[in-house]
Amino acid sequence: MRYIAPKDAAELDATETREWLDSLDYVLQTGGSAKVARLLRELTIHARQNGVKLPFTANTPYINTISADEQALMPGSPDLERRIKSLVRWNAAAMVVRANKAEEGIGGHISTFASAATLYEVGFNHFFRGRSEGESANDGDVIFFQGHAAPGIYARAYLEGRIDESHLENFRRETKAGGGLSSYPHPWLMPDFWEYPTVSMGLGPLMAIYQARFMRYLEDRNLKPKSSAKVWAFLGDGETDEPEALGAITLPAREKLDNLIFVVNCNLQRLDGPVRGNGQIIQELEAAFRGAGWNVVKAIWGREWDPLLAKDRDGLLVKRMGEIVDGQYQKYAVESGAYVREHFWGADPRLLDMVKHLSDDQLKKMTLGGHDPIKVYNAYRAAVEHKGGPTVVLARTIKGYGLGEAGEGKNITHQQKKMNEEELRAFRTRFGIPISDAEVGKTPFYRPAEDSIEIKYMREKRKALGGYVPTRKVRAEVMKPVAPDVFEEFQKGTDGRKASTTMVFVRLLSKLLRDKEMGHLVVPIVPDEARTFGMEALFRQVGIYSHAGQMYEPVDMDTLLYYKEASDGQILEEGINEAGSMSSFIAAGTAYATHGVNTIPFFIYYSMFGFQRIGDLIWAAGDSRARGFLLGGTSGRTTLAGEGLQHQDGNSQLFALAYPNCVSYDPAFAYEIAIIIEDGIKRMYVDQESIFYYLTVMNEQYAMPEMPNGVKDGILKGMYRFRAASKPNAALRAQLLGSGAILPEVIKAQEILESKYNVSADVWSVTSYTELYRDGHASERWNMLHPSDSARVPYVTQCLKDAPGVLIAASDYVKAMPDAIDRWLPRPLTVLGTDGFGRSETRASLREFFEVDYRYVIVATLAALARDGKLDASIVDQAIKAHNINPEKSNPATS
Ligand SMILES: Cc1ncc(C[n+]2csc(CCOP(=O)(O)OP(=O)(O)O)c2C)c(N)n1
Ligand SMILES: [Mg+2]
Repeated sequence: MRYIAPKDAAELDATETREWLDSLDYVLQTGGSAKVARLLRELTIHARQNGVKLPFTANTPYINTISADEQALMPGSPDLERRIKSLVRWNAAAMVVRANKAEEGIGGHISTFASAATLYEVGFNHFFRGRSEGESANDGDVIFFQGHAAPGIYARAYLEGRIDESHLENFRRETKAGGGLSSYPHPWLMPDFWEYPTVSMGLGPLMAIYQARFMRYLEDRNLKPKSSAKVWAFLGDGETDEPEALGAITLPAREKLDNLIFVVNCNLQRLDGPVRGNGQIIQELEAAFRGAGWNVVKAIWGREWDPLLAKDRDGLLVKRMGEIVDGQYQKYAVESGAYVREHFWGADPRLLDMVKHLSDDQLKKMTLGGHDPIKVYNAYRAAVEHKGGPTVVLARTIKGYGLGEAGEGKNITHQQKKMNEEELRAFRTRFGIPISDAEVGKTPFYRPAEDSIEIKYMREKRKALGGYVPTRKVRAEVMKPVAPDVFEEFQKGTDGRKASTTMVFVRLLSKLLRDKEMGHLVVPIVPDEARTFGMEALFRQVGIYSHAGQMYEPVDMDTLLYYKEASDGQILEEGINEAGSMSSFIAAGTAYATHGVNTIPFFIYYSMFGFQRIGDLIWAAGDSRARGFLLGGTSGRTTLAGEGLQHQDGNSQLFALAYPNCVSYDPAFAYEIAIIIEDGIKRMYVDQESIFYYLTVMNEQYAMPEMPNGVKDGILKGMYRFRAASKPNAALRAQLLGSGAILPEVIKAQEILESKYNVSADVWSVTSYTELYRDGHASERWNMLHPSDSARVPYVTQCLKDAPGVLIAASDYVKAMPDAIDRWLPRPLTVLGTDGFGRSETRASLREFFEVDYRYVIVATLAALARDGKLDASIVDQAIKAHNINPEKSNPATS
């Protein structure tokens, strides 16, 4: 081999590189960028095939994705838009400052919106499509606003004349007469304004993904005309640390959701400090999103950087931009131009040379991409026009932009709520707000005259874009009640045949799906659990939704119940993803407002992975006024055999109690389920109540009895007498309350108590402790406030006040459930329940372990009678022995 001296080798390398680059340039000039891209792809494949290991990078350089020469001109008046933005900025800051003038400040955030003002204003003036007017009503965007930016959204609504000064004055004072403004986006509190809640970090982006997919579902199933509407999700860069924020980003790429746009406000800061002090959040997010298949548009630098980048032939500046970590960039934001010159540009004399014509002041004032309307406009335009997948705009900003000494770029800025007079004056001057020095200390709101060009401009822009956003409006028509015959068969019972409540529910669901009037509106949602619940017949009956249809031959094609995917499929099979399924539930459950379609979601899942795991999303569903049914399957701590500690749910009913508009039931029998679902559809879709339902269903099979007469009302109110004592005048009396799959245990206990112990007991089916509890407290509260009126009697008291004997309750949930009604009963309640960690065991052993089987109901009844002096304690002892109960067994609640 010929020896090549190092100097010659370097020269050779350089020549070789030059030749390759020249060839590439030639192809670029003659064939264009697509041809270059194809060639590079081919070269890469070829190199890989020949064993060349290429380093992986999902990143592009730390510069704007859209170069200056690719930019479109911005329509409209940049000058006016800047003035309007300044007014919005001022009023947003003023409302927070005013809310915190009093000694007892009530919080609010200035710095989030201050950093995001341009991101929103460009959207409002040029992109966000309203849904309130004319043809666009069907074609409007759904926007998830970053929660902490709410003051800016209110400030704009004020300028638009949608809310008035008193509203701004009552920001965070929601109980004030005339109405205040909620701290964050809450449709529950401002049902004509906010559409979706976002302030629990991470939920907004997740819900946005599933909203975008649900829009396609509605179109593919012909429930809504095809539209070019977009879903926008605005989020913070710190927020992307939430697993929910990035956890589902592969879905929209896979589903080619080009109706979805994320805008991440990359101010490099979160609450405590930098998001990635030692790294670059923008690059990290770019890699994650590109890796997931998104179109990524970075808007990092403002227009002042363009001429410098144009001069940067050898890539020195781009390299420098890419090597600074975020913590240092934040430092530049708070420092002087001289500091930036020395520390950023001073790294290389050639860099210094590039900016020698700029003063320190000019250096300091060079804007970032997210503060430059042209950059933001072009990024949004690229996002809106992008086909075949979702887009994320990564816009770099400064947190607390414009606040100067009051917090711009500082670590404390997130919490900044106050500004002193000097800071206010500086802010006013910087943004040119026409408020005098004398007035500025009072932080007055400022709105130009109705006929000013600013107000007119805003109004015109919004009119052209289809109306004001955000606006929440119920668009669907009231539904007709479902024909009663759908539910009737369930009232007859199963004639001794055994069935589980899950099987009953699935049968009812499949009947609803067949209903001519409303079947097409039912949206079954499952997180890879349909077979667990015996729902696989539905795969074939209505199909699994897939925009792409079915591009393969399913392995079970030759069976009756094959795995059928179809572009008009009805089931949302979300995979092992309760959070995503819940987001689908929210999209489908709010479509009556957002899309004017009365879709009825039925989300059935492993009950332990519901409230316990995704409780915050369920809370957001309540806030969103979502309607529909949640079904906690395989529920009941002792009813789900085998699975053990992580799976056995004895908690969800208790959690559900705390969700104010969640109506929850623990039904035992087929007819109870039918009555509850029939009434639920009526209340939600006919009477238009903003409630949603939670039903636990179980997998234990037993005969379903016929519905007794006159119990419908009681089923819905929470309890009814299922079976009366056969000897009402017996000396020993008891009232036995049972729920769900434990009710059959209670019925068995009733029989033995009567035959063996001469105790005559009534059996009550308690379908909802939550409903009884709420009614009890509502009555008590009313009585407290109306002492001179005749007292209201809680429903549970009405049921039991004259019922003789001891009171015993047993359920498959924690004892706190029956305890919740104790105060309204004539005598103390003995409670059996399933507090404690579950076990893998058989059903019978579990019920023994948790002390909820018929034997414990018997012993509890006898013990209560003994306590009341109605029988001798020795009889209880005998019963304990007779039923093989070990009185020294450990307490399941703590073992
Ligand atoms: C689930 C959740 N955890 C914590 C918070 C409290 N919190 C509110 S804002 C914030 C920081 C937000 O930072 P970032 O997302 O970067 O938004 P920015 O204000 O910087 O735009 C935190 C921790 C919250 N709202 N939700
Ligand atoms: Mg941030």
